Amino acid sequence: MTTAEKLNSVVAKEVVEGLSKKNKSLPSWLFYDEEGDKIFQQIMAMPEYYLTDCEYEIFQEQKSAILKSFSADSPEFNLIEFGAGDGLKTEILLKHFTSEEINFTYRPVDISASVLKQLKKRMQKSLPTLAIDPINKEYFEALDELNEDRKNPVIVLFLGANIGNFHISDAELFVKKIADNLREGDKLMIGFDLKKDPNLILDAYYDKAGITTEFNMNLLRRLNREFSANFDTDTFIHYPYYDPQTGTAKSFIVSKIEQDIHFADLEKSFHFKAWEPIHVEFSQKFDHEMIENLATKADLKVQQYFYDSKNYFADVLLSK
Ligand code: AVJ
Repeated sequence: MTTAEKLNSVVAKEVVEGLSKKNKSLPSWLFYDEEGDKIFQQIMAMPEYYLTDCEYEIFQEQKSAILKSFSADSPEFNLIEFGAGDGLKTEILLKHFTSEEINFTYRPVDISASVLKQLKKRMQKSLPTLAIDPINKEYFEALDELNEDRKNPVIVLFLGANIGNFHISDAELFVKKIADNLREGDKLMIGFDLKKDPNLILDAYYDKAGITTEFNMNLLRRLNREFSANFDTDTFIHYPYYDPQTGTAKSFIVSKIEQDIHFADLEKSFHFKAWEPIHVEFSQKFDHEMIENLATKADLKVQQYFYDSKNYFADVLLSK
């Protein structure tokens, strides 16, 4: 790629924009390159990261009730999943639906073709009879699929607290956009991490083994790899915090020293003052009022809450 081509690439655009601002920021989807995907799988397996276990338990314990709700209006439906990741949790539901001989197609959405390819390969191995038809598109473009001529209702899945990565106003926009594309009988299930003991929440983003720190530092290393930048991760620290008043967990990468970071491929440099932060992630925690508010703003009805046994997490079914 020439310099101009790289500058034009989406990542380059986001990076230049984010690092040029007075309050530096980078979008959290930048975490997830091949290396980041691997570290995120380690995060999901750590004892502090309760979110994965909670949603796993919800699906394991309540798969029959979930299926009952999904098929309340129509015995046949299609599933569209945004942000499927490795699909391990969703697989519990898919397995159950398959064994109950439900006629459905599973359509995971991702902008990464390689992620989808891997997911499809894995699913075909573990669930050979599953009809899987990936959608290799960006989230908003994928919503067009909902407008197609179709006879069966669609159930949109947005699980794993992924919604928490949006700023609340963007979450409202996203849910509204989905809702506007739903028809009567369609449903939307969203995974929300709930407000709880702030110490537990902070621990989930600040693990003792330093895996989350590695996850954050990989973002800098990714920029070194992709743009020949010269971030020295020893000169940065990872700083997460949780504000129990707003329910927002934020993650920062902070420069310990004054320095210029040069992106050779982009022919650009960015100045960091000592202790200047880059905001890299939101992980919003919700309460019932916030969930109801999100639904109301999108003109959706809250149909059912599915909780884990500790009430840490909720998968919420919404309908038109
Ligand atoms: C994938 C967005 C649900 O915010 O909890 C985990 C990502 N970041 N640890 C979250 C994440 C640091 C995660 N989500």
